[in-house]
Amino acid sequence: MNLTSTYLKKIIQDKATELGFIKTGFAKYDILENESAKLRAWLNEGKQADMVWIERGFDKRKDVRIIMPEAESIISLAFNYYTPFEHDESKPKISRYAWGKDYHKILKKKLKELCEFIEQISTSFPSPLLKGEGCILCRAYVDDGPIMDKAWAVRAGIGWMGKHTNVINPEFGSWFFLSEIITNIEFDSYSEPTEDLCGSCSLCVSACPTGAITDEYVVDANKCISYQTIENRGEIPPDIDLDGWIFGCDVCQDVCPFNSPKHNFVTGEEGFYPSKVILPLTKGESVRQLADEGVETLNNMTEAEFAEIFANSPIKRTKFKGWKRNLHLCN
Ligand code: B12
Ligand code: SF4
Ligand code: SF4
Repeated sequence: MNLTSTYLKKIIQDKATELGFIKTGFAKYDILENESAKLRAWLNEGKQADMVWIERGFDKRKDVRIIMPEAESIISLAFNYYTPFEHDESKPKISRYAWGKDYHKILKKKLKELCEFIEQISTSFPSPLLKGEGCILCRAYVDDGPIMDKAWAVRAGIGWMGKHTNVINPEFGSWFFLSEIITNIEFDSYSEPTEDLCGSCSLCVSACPTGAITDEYVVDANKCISYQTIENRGEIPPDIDLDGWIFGCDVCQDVCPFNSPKHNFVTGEEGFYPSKVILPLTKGESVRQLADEGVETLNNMTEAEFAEIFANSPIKRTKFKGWKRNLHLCN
């Protein structure tokens, strides 16, 4: 066994843990043949709705060497965003990933630090781990490039893809973001995939309010409330009932046994806690008195207030027009 590689993986993992990532896995570079064939079928069936950018980046999604020709390994990382609050069903609902600050910003900073750490130690781990001469190269992504985050997470043993198509870890459930570092380091061994533990369960499929999980492991974005409230720039089809959701949807993950209280543990990242304007939409005695005021604020925001209040939030993605449309449909 190459101890140098094993030790390098360990110190990368330790640094990632220090930065707050709950799970780190290592996948060997490969062309994503199986996953991209399924992606192709999904696109051919029009399940991407208006997200034309998925089709545009198809070749890169299939082969990360188009992005980084030196790629030898993909380090996949999971970051918990669970906070100890629940949706108040009597209020408009926002998916928990968007309660706090924008995860792209928070995680990109951490990934930059991790990349710098890995690059710095390149002098201690010379050429045997690298193809050809040169230094360690790292490129980080967190849902901001044409990379199949879930496919790499599955290959790197972060978890399995559940029937709702989110990646689930047997210990941590699925309330985590995925990110990855593409690198030219060639490790001597890689993580083992995690067993699919969905078994005969199909709670997510039957709980989805719009029937968007059209088959086990397949989500049709056209029917998904998350797509409709976040990505759709036009009218929401009249047959889609948003079921009180004004940004994203958590139903398929809320019902999953792997997200039961026993699995849910609280994130150490304060930035993911509900912001002041969102807190009143969650349950809890301490926020009760703020509740009506909070809903008023949401309903009556001007465009300038929307831009200011959600400047650092994922919610700005729906734009003011989408925000008003969603609120209107849920009131
Ligand atoms: C496009 C997109 C969406 C779309 C499409 C959803 C989807 N299922 O792909 C919409 C807007 C609907 C969406 C919604 C959400 N998203 Co989103 N989304 C993405 C994005 C940008 C690309 C995903 C993609 O490539 N989809 C295309 C389809 C083809 O991919 P797929 O479902 O993964 O396809 C696989 C399976 O269908 C499977 N498959 C197909 N057929 C079959 C048949 C069998 C038998 C089997 C076993 C498998 C199988 O193989 C395919 C290839 O691996 C990623 C970020 C990224 N860059 O990867 C985030 C990402 C997937 N989203 C994320 C999140 C958090 C969400 C939401 C939970 C947000 C919310 N609360 O509203 C919801 C969840 C909805 C859901 N049930 O999936 C996280 C998921 C984290 C995790 N733990 O897995 C990601 C990874 C972002 C991130 N970096 O953290 N999202
Ligand atoms: S996010 Fe909501 S609408 Fe989309 S698949 Fe899950 S439960 Fe269905
Ligand atoms: S609810 Fe059941 S079927 Fe759906 S992802 Fe969770 S374990 Fe799998």
